[in-house]
Amino acid sequence: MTRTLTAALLASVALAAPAFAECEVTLRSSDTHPDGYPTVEGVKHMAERAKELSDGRICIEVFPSSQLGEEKDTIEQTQFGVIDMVRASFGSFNDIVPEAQLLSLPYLFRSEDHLHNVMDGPIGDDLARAFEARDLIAVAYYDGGARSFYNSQKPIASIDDLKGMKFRVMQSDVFVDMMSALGANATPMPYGEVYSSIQTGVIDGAENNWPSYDSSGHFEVAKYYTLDQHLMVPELVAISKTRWDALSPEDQQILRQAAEESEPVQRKLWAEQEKASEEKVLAAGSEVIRDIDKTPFIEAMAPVYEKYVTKPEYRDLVKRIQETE
Ligand code: BDP
Repeated sequence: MTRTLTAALLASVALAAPAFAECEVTLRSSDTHPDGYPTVEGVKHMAERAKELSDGRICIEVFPSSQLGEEKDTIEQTQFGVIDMVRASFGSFNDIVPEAQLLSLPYLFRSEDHLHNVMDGPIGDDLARAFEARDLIAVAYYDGGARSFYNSQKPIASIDDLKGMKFRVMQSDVFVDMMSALGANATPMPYGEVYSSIQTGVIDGAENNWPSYDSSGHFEVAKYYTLDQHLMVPELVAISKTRWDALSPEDQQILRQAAEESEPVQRKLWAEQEKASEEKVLAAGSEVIRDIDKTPFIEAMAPVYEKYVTKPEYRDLVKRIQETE
């Protein structure tokens, strides 16, 4: 009786063993956003496909909500192979991949279609080479929509309204210079510190897309959202090169295919989330300023372009982006 019970117990333990037991390759992937956010769900889709295509051998474990650290730290750890994968905004790579920094130029992309055409074509391949030179294998480009200003103080309808105000920006000089060009003050800080900094009045506001404004809860402390759409920064999924080089060509191919298949899935989820987040924050009482004359904002960015589009190869890249349909 005891033996039968033990055998039955062992069998059920074997059945209930976690799927990861079969994993030969396990990649830990970091994201600052919570479960359900389109970037997190994109990488989860990649994980599912990698598992299917490898008959269960390749597993990707997604760690959402900055569990593995703030974005810049997780990027560094991915470069050194401490973390295997990271999903982060291009803007967070600016200090280590100068070519990527050009994609953080305000008003560079005219529309989501324009951005897709750039990222899905030869420029996207060139950028992937630039990342690889810094020990990061770029496997997918995701959508991050358009970023706009929000604040706790007042509705902003023009550059004049921004003057003297203090906004959090991502930790990179190009964003600090963007704010100076608008006559406002920039406070670079990690994403995770923004909510309390607005709440305590350390800063007046920040800037981001609809889904981040919503999921971070920033709308609760900064109700004025001005749709000036100054930045469209793509999102990147990258694998550590150290880790990548240790994989078989077959497994690399599987990961590439899984990542590529996750792109349209993420983009669809993105479009849906943008709408859902807009509805949610409006219902919660956000005041959205939509009728903005963007021309003065665009014109004010000339010094930023002058400062960053310096070398001939940078001028060439920016020109190719602008000339893409
Ligand atoms: C979000 C990006 C995320 C950035 C964040 C930020 O998806 O990768 O960390 O903005 O502003 O839109 O830091």
